[in-house]
Amino acid sequence: MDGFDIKTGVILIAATNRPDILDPALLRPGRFDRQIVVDRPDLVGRQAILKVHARGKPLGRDADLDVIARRTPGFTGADLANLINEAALLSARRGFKEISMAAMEEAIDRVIAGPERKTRLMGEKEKKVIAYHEGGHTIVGHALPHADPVHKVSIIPRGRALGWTLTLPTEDKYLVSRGELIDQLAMMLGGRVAEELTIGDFTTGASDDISRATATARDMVTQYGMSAKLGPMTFGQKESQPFLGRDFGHQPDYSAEVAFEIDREVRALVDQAHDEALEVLVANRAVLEELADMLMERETVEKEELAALLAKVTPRPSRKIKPLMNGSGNGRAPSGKSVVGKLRRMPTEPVARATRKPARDA
Ligand code: NHX
Ligand code: ZN
Repeated sequence: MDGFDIKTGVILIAATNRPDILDPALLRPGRFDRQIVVDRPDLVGRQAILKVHARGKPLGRDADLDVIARRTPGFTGADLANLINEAALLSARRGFKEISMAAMEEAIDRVIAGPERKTRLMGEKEKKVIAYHEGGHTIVGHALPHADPVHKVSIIPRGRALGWTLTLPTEDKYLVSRGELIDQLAMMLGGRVAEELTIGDFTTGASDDISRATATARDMVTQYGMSAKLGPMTFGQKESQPFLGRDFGHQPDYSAEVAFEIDREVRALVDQAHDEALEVLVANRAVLEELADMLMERETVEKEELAALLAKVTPRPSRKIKPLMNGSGNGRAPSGKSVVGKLRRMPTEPVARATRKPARDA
């Protein structure tokens, strides 16, 4: 640090997950003056990390670390180390001398969702509910153009879940669009909607899907500025809440009227996603039945085995999202034709193509 003897040749390195709440004095030149962002690894990073952890371990001939790297977007270095370790343990337990590709694939699922619990005895009736639920996620996800492709579906309990549908992005992604989030919402509710449709009732099982969908919808409105009514504003200090000892976060930075609007917009997003999932499943009811039967029989189905069945799903038309126009202008003379008022508010319906590019400052 400056102010002390600068000739000692000591370099001080520190790590934090919360650079945003450090005392700015710590970050001044001469102190901790360089910040190196260490993000989750991208594809190339994952390949390199896997190689490091596989060093000295007997990999089977079929083991392909590049495929594993492609299958693990979002994994941290620690997750990848854990993956190799789990794969080694699984192989040893099965009496193999080498780590096979199958062991690594199983290890991926273990890291994501926990170990399989094959011993849990499920009645046929509950098994069928689970099959419909997972079938619902899969079919809704497949029908929606912006949802990630389904990689694997299973009704074998794993970790806390009785069944699961694994989707994988086709590449590393750092941005998610509003259209993608809307499709993700419908997919998250696809399990619950399938229960409604097929058993004429529904279970407690969808609790996690529902809470994730609600959280996503709320983030869309309060963090990402994705509601036309509320506009591109932040409501609440989401990011800084969990670790703060200080009294931030308790007092909302918006009025009760705005709180009411937020709730209404969140509800509208969730309702819309629910209805879209319902429409998809009603239109593809026969495929849902077929997939549920397939799951009852095979319990876990992989992408390749799903292809023929999913080819029968009627896809939803792709959605065009128009600019969110809700301001009333800035008093400046319009630079072209005014577009305010010509664009309707709910931005999820198809847009009538504007003849002129909307002026940025209109
Ligand atoms: C229970 N579990 O709690 C039983 C054991 C609807 C077919 N009485 O949505 O397994 O009901 O698509 C992370 C991951 C709670 C946190 C999963 C918290 C699951 C999972 C509840 C499938 N798959 N629900 C799903 C499920 C349940 C739960 C979780 C979680 C079911 C569903 C759990
Ligand atoms: Zn679910």
